[in-house]
Amino acid sequence: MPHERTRVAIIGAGPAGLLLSWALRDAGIDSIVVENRSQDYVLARIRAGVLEQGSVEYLTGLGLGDRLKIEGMEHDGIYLQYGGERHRIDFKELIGRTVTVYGQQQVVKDLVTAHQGAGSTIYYEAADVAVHDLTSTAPRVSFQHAGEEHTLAADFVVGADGFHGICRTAIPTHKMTLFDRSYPFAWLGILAAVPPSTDELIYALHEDGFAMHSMRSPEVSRLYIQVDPAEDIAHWSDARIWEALQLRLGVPGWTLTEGTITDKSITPMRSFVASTLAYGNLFLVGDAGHIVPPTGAKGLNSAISDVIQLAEALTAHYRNDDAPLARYSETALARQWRVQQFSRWMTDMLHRSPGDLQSDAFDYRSQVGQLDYVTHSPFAQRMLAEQYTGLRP
Ligand code: RFL
Ligand code: PHB
Repeated sequence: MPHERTRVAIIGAGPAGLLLSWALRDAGIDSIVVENRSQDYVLARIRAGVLEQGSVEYLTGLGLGDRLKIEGMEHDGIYLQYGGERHRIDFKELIGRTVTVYGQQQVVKDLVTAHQGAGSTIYYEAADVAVHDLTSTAPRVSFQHAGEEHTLAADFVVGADGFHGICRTAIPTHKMTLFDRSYPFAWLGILAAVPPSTDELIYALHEDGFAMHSMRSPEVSRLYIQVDPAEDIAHWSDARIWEALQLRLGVPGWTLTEGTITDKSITPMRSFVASTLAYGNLFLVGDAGHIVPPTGAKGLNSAISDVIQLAEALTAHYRNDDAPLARYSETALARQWRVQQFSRWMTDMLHRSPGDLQSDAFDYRSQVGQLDYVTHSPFAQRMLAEQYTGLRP
């Protein structure tokens, strides 16, 4: 029965867990990562696509920017579309900041490669992962790996195990309140082997519902349409998806080029925040502690922001300053609630809510009024630009 010791035991090898381990390594603090899926599975997951400027700077500062610099697509703005017209919001001109389109899958690949090169200890395919003695000074993690029972002793345990992980649920319910909001719609997302038909991301409100055109590379497009959360993907043939995209994204004089669909999935929408990200010597980062609907492109960036703060706080702890660690939950949540507000605002502005016909018609016209304001007021544009490109921690 292998017994190991490390300073920080990290549960989950998603972007949050892998990045925290890498940042701690940079600060001379050893950690071990325990993941229940295989490395191939972790590398194959397609999710977010937009990095805030601060996220790019942080990754680059940790030596993770080589491929990002070459393959990441820096975008100066986005398009907002409604009433059959497309309007550009120029972040660079408005506030001098940009975002970079670089798939989460690529961020994870860069992290896996870096850890491999450094010989980091990452247990993939760990089963029965459990955390123990979290309020003591000697917390532990137990798991099965390759047929053996493992115990990992640590100073701290970090839950980077996503929304469905085990760390948040290890916090007693009377110590934590969960804040939740669900939405009456979901996103059907596709990857298509076709060059993007747009230079920047398009977010569109259409009478039939939201649609979006994003990308992954000069050869690969990523597109989304709003669908009912109960929708069965089997009912969406490739032809039906393209038809909906053509209708919702179409504007005069512009062509959406279709291509082979290589992946399609439906993602439900949820806003969720745990009232605390700390319990004894357990700390939560990323989706383990909070979820946003993807409309503001904030899920991955929030995970990175948590990691920045927790890595700094743990580094301070090992230099005999415990104040940042004591403040971690409060500081990360203060930022998170601003991100929640922005994500909800973008989502509500751009999606159609199924309701009774009269209020629905009112809501739609009011959404158009809001988009009209946002796309014409320099103040509203700056507000969007500042939040989309990233609030500082
Ligand atoms: P992750 O990426 O979910 O990683 C958590 C890791 O923990 C592992 N795990 C466990 N390991 C050990 N023991 C256990 N008991 C475990 N339980 C789970 C998991 O296998 C996984 O490897 O969380 P992290 O690192 O916090 O990163 C957060 C981001 O992944 C997330 O915020 C975004 O991807 C959210 N998100 C999107 N965000 C966007 O901004 N734009 C998008 O288009 C977008 N699409 C998505 C998404 C999230 C999705 N999920 C979670 C359902 C699409 C999907 C499908
Ligand atoms: C994506 O490219 O997957 C993407 C981009 C922006 C969003 C959400 C998803 O707001």
